[in-house]
Amino acid sequence: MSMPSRLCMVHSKIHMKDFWKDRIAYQIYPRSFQASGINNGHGDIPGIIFRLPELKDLGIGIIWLSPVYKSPDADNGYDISNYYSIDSKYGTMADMERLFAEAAKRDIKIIMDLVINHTSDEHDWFQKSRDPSSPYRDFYIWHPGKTAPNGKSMPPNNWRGFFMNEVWEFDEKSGEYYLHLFDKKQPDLNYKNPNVIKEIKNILRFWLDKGAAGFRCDVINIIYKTSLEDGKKSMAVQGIEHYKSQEGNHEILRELRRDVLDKYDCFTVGETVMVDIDEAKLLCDKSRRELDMLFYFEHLEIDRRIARFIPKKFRASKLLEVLAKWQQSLEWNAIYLENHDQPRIVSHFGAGTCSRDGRPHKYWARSAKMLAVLELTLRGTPFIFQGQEIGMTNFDYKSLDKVNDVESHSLNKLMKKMHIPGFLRWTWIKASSRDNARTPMQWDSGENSGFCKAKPWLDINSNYKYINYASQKDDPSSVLNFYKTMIALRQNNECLKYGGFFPVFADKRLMIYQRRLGKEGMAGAVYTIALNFSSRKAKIPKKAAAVLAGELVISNAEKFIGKSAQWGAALSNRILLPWEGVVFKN
Ligand code: TEU
Repeated sequence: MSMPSRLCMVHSKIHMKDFWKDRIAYQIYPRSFQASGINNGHGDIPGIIFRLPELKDLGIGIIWLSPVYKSPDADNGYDISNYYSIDSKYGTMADMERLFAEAAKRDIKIIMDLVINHTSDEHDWFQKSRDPSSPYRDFYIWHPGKTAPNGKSMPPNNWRGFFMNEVWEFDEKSGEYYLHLFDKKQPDLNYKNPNVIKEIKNILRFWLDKGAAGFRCDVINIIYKTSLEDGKKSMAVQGIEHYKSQEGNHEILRELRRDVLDKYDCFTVGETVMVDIDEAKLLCDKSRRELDMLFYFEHLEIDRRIARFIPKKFRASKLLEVLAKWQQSLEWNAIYLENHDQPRIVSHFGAGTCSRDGRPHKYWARSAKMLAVLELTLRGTPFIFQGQEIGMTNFDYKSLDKVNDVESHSLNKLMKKMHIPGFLRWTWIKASSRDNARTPMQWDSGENSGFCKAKPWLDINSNYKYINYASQKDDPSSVLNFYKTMIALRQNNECLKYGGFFPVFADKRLMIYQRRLGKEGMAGAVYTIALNFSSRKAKIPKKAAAVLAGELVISNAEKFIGKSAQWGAALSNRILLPWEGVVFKN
């Protein structure tokens, strides 16, 4: 890395020890990444090792590995039955140790997925806790039911879960209910029990000693239930006010940090559901020593009503407003547009539709690249989800029987109860299903897209013939090579890495913002980014166009690649092409 000027020196000194601020992260959903034949039709750890060269070539410095632990897969691994073991469908502990070693050889760090709000109901702890006299009883949240006027037993309170589900399951064996905010096979742990926290510390130490560089912490702001009182009536997750970002939760995060994490060179990124700015500031404030960064959801729900199932109109101005709020409120952000729970961003915010035979939209590639410009010019650590770098789109399934995700089926059940007609249910599920992100990786146009030899666990998107890694690898104008170019640009640019974020202008489809490094009035660097989120040309208002001056650094509009002068000329009439994204050095 080049010697930064004095001004950046201060900045860099601050960041130098936080390795994660200087790297690009990549999320792997092992089930759908690469099969090596251990378990036909299913991705595995040797498959990940096989593809490390591709990740190194892309410029990745951190891998977030979604769960590979022993699990009955009620929620695809987010229901763990043994934290100290690798599920045989992914391989062995020896394979996992080899992955750590092979990644380290390429200076790629690996963070594990820490799923500790709940375990699987097949975890030994839960099996034992079903016996009221067991010392494990208090590892979970058991409660006697209420008696209804008709004498029938009722759940202890009126909470509703994240899968639009009931949250209390009656257990015949112990005559009481246990709490599960997700699926009933995912009972919540009781964080008022110090023995539970002791066990979590052992798990952290085990994986850090194995070579993990930190953790992505699953729903880490809902682990402490202050009370089990009824919740205020709500269409979304009813009762959340009694367990979201509670004081007890903050104390536990500080304890885990003090007693374990601070003894290792590692970092944590928390998935924090329904978190707001004030909570996030407390969770990420460096002096409080809780989380290093967190994933919030607000930017991906700007075109959704009531959580994320019912669509509403997309407005670039709303997206800029939300991004600016988070970019300017937190010292450091975790940046993402996709993950294993979200629809593909080129289908969500871009031109990601495909024709019947799978042929992508004429602006598919350019819009995928524009979204790369967005993600890689925001302040924070970027997380790229597998397949995002080649512009993979939402699935092309025709019916719900093709969908595997527990949340989509739970949503369908609820909407049926609400008498929502089938076509509408399918329309909403198709747009929001988590399986949109989970279709097998499209490595080439051969058998099963090069993902596996046998029938894949989830159908491959039929557009893999057009959208795949192999066809993009050596194509200079491909989405893949544009991601490589943007990553290289960012990694060699202190301003795009550490500069402040400043919104400039936005309307329903146009967004302009700046990144600035260095103090006001002092020599520093300024970059301006302009993005068009529509298939129509966008006119930039005079007052906003003033900032689009200086040297063109990059444009995703094919014909302008490497030809800044002509672009300058084009800008003279203040026009951004459909789905165009540009970066200017002022
Ligand atoms: O997701 C938490 C979560 O809230 C998601 O279910 C979310 O509501 C939705 O899917 C995205 O808006 C985490 C994991 O990422 C998810 O895969 C698990 O299903 C869930 O926790 C339970 O572990």
